[in-house]
Amino acid sequence: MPFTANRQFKAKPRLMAAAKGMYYTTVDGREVLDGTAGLWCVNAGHGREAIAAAVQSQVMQLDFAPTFQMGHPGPFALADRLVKMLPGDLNHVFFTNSGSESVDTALKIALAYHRVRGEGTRTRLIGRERGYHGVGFGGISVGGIAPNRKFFGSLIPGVDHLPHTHNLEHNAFTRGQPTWGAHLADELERIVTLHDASTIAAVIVEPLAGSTGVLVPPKGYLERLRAICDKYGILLIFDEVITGFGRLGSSFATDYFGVLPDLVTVAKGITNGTIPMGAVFARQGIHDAFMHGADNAIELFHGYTYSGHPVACAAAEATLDIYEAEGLFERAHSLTTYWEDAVHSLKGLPHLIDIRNLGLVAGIELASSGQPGARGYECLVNCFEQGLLVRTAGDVIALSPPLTIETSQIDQLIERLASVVKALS
Ligand code: PXG
Repeated sequence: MPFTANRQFKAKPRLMAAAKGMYYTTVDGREVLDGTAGLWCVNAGHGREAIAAAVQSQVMQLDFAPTFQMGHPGPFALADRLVKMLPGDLNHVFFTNSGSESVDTALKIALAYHRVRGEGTRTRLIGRERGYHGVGFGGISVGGIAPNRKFFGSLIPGVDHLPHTHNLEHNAFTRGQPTWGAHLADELERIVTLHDASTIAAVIVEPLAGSTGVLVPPKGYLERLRAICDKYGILLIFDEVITGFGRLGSSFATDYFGVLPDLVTVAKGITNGTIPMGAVFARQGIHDAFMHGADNAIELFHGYTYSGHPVACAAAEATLDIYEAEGLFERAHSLTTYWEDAVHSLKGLPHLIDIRNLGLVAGIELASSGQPGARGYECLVNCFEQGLLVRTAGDVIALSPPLTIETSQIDQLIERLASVVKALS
């Protein structure tokens, strides 16, 4: 079981048997409201027939085509469509099969980009405390969650970390982006002074940190990171595995915040979670830097057997059709105020020390019982028993429902959560 207490789980499993729309059905036939879009991925809701039909017909049409020195039209068509959704010149795509692969791909592209330009001394990667970038060696090295790192040796060398932006003293119970904390981006200047810009390849951050317990970026913070990266020729990577595909009420966080990174990683919502797929978007100049040398030379020594898999491409096309036809990103945007009011209505319940939100995301922080994560886990289990799926990161409850949620279902979610929180030990 991934990221699960295996013995505890197997002693009392929580198993889903089916899902439709906003609800899971458990193996014992109970309905569970999906407060997390699966794991931040089922943005269009469950059981979408058009995606199933596209997958089925693709398997019969072309199940697989080799990816090295061969191809099929699927990823080219999908890439053309995806880049129209992105701002600026983020107009090239490399397909992967997960968020972790997207992160490792983006980090490798960043390193190789500097090298092909003759700046091969730029090998350092900068992440952030509490960052989550999946579980590859690159991702855990730039990631900032101690238990994800400490068991796995020395990781990749030459990594440094920005401080995280979480601060309850200044920002508790802020609606939307906090006003305090933009100055934390200036820590990048300190890191540049320490290591020298000529050694630094890239900075990677989640524009809104999800897995670590929903950390909303302070106003002006991402803008400052961008400015400092520009000043020193450092690439900026936005990890949009969670924020991509409408989560904040815009296509991507890069639009939402109006900050243009050099590389963007996505996964999850790209196929509505139906088939594994991820992607990295790169700006024109990054792509072009590789397009030198002999015509028969491979430009980037990187790729996966399943990069741009035909079935994943079909699932993604059908997913994008739904996002467009149903205007789901706009829908998420129009629900934001209702959502914000609903989650902040929980203020005053026992144990709650913070509520934070942006787009269709909320983080609700419980005071630790003294044993970190114990209260969060109790909440997760009790919610599940009361028919509500939530995620917890330590003692933070993270909510990110499908963008198809109705206001009556937001009410239902809040009622169920409130009754569980009131009864916590
Ligand atoms: N980057 C970010 C920002 C993520 O949130 C990954 C990379 C890795 O994606 P893959 O597809 O390799 O898992 C993620 C994944 C949670 C939770 O409960 C979040 C993720 C995965 C599982 C659980 O918050 N995010």
